Amino acid sequence: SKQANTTYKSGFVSIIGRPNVGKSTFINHVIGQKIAIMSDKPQTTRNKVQGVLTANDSQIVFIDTPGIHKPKHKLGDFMMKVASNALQEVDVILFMVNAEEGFGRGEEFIIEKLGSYKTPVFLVINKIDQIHPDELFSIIDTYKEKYDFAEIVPISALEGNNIETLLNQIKAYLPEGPQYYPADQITDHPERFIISEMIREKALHLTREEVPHSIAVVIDKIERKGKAETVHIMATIIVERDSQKGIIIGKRGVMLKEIGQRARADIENLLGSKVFLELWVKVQKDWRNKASHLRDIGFRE
Ligand code: GDP
Ligand code: K
Ligand code: MG
Repeated sequence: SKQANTTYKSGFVSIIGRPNVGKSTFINHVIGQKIAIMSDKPQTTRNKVQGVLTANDSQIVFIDTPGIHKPKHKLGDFMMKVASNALQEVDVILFMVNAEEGFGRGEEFIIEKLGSYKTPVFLVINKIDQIHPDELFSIIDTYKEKYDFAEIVPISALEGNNIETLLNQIKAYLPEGPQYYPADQITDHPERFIISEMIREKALHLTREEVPHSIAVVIDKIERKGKAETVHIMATIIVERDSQKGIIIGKRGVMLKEIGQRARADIENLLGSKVFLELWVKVQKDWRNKASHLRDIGFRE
């Protein structure tokens, strides 16, 4: 597992833009190279992880936010709010536009909305394979006038041009953070989130007010061997201070053992099989702010 003193960078990235600008093509290109995709079954949550790009020194979690568009009805209004919340919590927003198309009302609307976020926004000009290089300058000029983009990156998602550059620029904007997902195994486990909540609940309940609600539980591994066999779960409880770590572990590990036993009973009920639960505790300052908010609005761990 990771050492606490190495600088690991991680964060969340949202891609926004009008339909057909190439958002899915971009994700697929990156996935095709090196990231594992989450299953594509219908989502009950409004924000989902589209893919996770894991490297030795960093992890980029691409999340899908509901489209930003002019709301046509109340639900649209509500979705806009959800999207806005999500966009304020991500580390980088990629605003993707189509190089073949001029600046239109759709882009204007999105830029208006972006004005209220502090999150750095990259302008990603896609489909540059379709234009003459000279045209790029006027596109960049047009957009530069409209918004103060953190970076402007022309790419071709279809042909793969300049995507490495874009990924490196994203990394440069990521804060220090944990590896949210294991590098090897990424599936959209519906029970993953529930299990983490069960562990979190026990930890909060048993320690009462001594640890704040900002503690988080990350499921590192769920391994199921055969039908009737034991499910092996590894999870890390993340706290913000050493003192909290001490409380969670307890004298001679008594508290952690108790948390584990109670959580295991719930999880066995949930899964209908024997569970071997391995719990770890890690101090990670300040990381929860973003993640907990994303979870509150439906982001699934
Ligand atoms: P989304 O709606 O933003 O997710 O857009 P898609 O990824 O579905 O792409 C819409 C269309 O644009 C598809 O036919 C893609 O093949 C095409 N497309 C995406 N990226 C590029 C690109 O870089 N160059 C060209 N020529 N076509 C692209
Ligand atoms: K982060
Ligand atoms: Mg799409």
